[in-house]
Amino acid sequence: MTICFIADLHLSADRPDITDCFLHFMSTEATQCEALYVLGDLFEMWIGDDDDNAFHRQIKCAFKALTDSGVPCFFIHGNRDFLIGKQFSRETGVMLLPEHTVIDLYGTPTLILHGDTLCTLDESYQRYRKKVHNPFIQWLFLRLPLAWRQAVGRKMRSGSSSNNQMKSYDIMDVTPQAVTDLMSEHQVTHMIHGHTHRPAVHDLTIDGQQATRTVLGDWYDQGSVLLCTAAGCQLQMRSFRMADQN
Ligand code: OKV
Ligand code: MN
Repeated sequence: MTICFIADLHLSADRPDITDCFLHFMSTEATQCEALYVLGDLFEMWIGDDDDNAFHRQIKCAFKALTDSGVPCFFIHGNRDFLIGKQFSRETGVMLLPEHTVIDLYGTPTLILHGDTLCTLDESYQRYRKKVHNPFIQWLFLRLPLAWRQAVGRKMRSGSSSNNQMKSYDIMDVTPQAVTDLMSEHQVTHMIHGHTHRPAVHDLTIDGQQATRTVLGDWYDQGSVLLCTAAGCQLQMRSFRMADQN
């Protein structure tokens, strides 16, 4: 049996190619998995579970079908969909996990996370993150009418895309020290995350022990999945064209 990890799909109604590939994945190989872990940024944006539309219903239905079929699904918030909440969880059967979670991956304690908390050199992002993760600020935001939240979201996204072009490539990656500190704190020799869109398997040393950091890829030009069995983990790509064949 296989445990599957995905992240950074950035699903939106504007990218039917990504959506088709994801829905194809959910109705085929995901049904064969022992569990599915989504490590954040499933959606390009999320302004509240009450933002119900045909696009969101389509994605929620795919999770409901998978969890109903007996495949446990877990979700960790990304920096874009951190407002996914209990209503989404109830509607889909997807279980929400804390931002840093240790799982037993076939005998290896493994820390799973989105990865944005590792980008500690991006101080302006970390300041912004602290604000929008504040429960009181979230409570206030979620009380705004949906149309206002949509307008705020649009404004913030257009501001952020101009801001990010000014940041260097390096501060957008994880800080090596943040990785080793977090792995040491949680006493793990394996970490799996996304967010940086730099799929790779990194070898490192944690407290004198050989360790691994697996980085999931994004779903911008193709799908990216991490398949783990008792024999080990494999990063794989999924062509967007495959989903067309149905
Ligand atoms: C998601 C990002 C927009 C990055 C706003 C409180 C506040 C939540 C929110 C609004 C925006 C998510 C929820 C979106 C991610 C952006 C721009 C940059 C770097 C508040 C709580 F502040 F208004 F009170 N938001 N949306 N960004 O459009 O999905 O990750 S979003
Ligand atoms: Mn991200």
